[in-house]
Amino acid sequence: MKLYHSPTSPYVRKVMVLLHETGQLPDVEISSVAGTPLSPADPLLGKNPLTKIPALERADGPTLFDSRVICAFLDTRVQAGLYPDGSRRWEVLTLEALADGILDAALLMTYEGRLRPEDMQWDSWTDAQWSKIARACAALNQRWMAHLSGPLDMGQIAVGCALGYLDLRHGVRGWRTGNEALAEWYSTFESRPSMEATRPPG
Ligand SMILES: N[C@@H](CCC(=O)N[C@@H](CS)C(=O)NCC(=O)O)C(=O)O
Repeated sequence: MKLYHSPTSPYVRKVMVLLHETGQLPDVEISSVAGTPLSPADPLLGKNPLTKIPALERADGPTLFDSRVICAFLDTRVQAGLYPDGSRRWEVLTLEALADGILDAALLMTYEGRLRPEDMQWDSWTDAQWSKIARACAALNQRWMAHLSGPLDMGQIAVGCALGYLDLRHGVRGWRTGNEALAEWYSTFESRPSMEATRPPG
């Protein structure tokens, strides 16, 4: 299998953490790509029409995207149980969706600041994206701490990668303020070997 990869992509990081945690790293060749909506990465054309990473090329089937599909596939491949059965499964999927929603809003903010010409940038729109992130962090802090403290699952990995991306690109916004329980959980979670091995370059 070949994983289209960038070390700063938090969606790719979800897949990489899963590969580390489930011992599948040797099964995957890493292929580095760099692209933005304005300059799509050539190697992705023909693999993922959306030209987004992660994408996972397989010998025995079509290329998989997006991160949630790839993570579910790799989890099933080795029966890792990061998407458990029963009622907890729906919690895990909802938690992963919440974390990915944080990432979607944070990436839009990043693109707005980096790709859009300065005189066309719209602060109210950027602040509205941050409001989504702030609400999501508050929800994690108020309602999800028991789940986050339970056995490792894909929801936790996604939240860890989302908070890591906030530190990487939007640290000045201070997501930890008012979210002390979440901050404490993250300080332990980010020291997992899988998280340390995938820490994005500063
Ligand atoms: N929902 C997708 C989002 C993937 C995504 O937006 N990846 C970014 C890199 S962090 C990308 O490839 N951007 C290029 C583009 O939007 O054209 C997933 O979970 O994989």
